[in-house]
Amino acid sequence: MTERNATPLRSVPEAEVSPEQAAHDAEGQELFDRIIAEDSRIEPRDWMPAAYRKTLLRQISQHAHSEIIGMQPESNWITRAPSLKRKAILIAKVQDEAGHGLYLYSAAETLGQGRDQMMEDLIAGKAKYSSIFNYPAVTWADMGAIGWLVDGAAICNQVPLCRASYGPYGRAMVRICKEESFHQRQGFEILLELSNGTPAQKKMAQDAVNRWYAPALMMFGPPDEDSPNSKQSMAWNIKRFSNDELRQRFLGMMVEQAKVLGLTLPDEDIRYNEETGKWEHGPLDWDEFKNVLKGQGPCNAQRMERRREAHAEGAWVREAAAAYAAKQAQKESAA
Ligand code: FAQ
Repeated sequence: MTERNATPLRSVPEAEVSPEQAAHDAEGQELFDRIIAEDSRIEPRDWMPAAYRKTLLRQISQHAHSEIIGMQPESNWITRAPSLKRKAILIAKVQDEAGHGLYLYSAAETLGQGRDQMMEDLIAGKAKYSSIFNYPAVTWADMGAIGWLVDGAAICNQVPLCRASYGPYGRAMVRICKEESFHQRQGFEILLELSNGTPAQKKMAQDAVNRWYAPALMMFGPPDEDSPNSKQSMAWNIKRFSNDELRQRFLGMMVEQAKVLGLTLPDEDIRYNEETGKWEHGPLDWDEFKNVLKGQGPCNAQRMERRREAHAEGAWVREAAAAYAAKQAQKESAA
């Protein structure tokens, strides 16, 4: 373990740098490099390169926004869940996603970005969130497919992030992954029940899997050769595996689970390549992915509109919380 200085070293914005600051930064960089090389953790008060801070903020805030926007496709089904039990489970799941968003905004705040600013960026349409949440959930079986495929992909991507080099992110991910595992199981169980139900129910389950399969594979991000951030993020031990490595690992898991479900993955080209020891899938429509990122997916406009409405409707809660905090602070300072 690398020993830290008692006084935290802080990176400063790139401006005019004095010789003292340059020496300080060189010392900070050396310590940072050592911590990364020994696969230890960077904490909020440690010196870190500006680009490392920026990358983390980009990824963590996008991730937080995804959790918050990701509540929408499923929350639309809470009032239409087929039983009280299913409704209770779905409410719990959607609440978990809100909690994930909050842990992640808190982790991002430790990097110096205010939550209000992050939310403003989302509402202004300046911030990204996961492509997957721009697809519609059209039947109850979509609750199964989202849990099984979307949460399944999220787990595959996020378990390695529990070891991310930035402490607050890695620790938030541990808790998130535990909950995502429950989410995936509940989705699997919905599909299993539908698959073993009437022919119409089985058809509905298969149809949902057919629609969510390719978007779920694309959640992992562009192919490695088109992923500008992966190399540096892996060198900094933020990402541990490339987008394609995780995608193929996910595919292998799904192939086995689909057999238990009695459903088919809509891809005739899936195969296990004995030579590389990797799973391969058929072609994915990366133009569709790019269009979704540009805001032209089937539900982008609807998701943003709903988020803006919810933000406006919640204004009184934020005002009340701020007024209460001010009152408490006044009481404390008077005491
Ligand atoms: N959607 O160079 P890379 C969940 C962007 S949470 C939108 O490969 P990177 C739980 C990327 O940001 C799901 N944009 O980027 C749940 C970059 O643009 P930028 C969210 C995407 O960062 C379940 C550009 O493309 N999970 O599902 C996507 O190294 C059910 C180039 O890409 C996370 O955020 C995409 N799919 O790798 C909730 C996990 N892919 O920023 C509710 C953490 C790529 O330069 C219900 N994030 N882009 O403008 C990550 O692991 C990474 O950020 C990746 C992208 C893998 C998403």
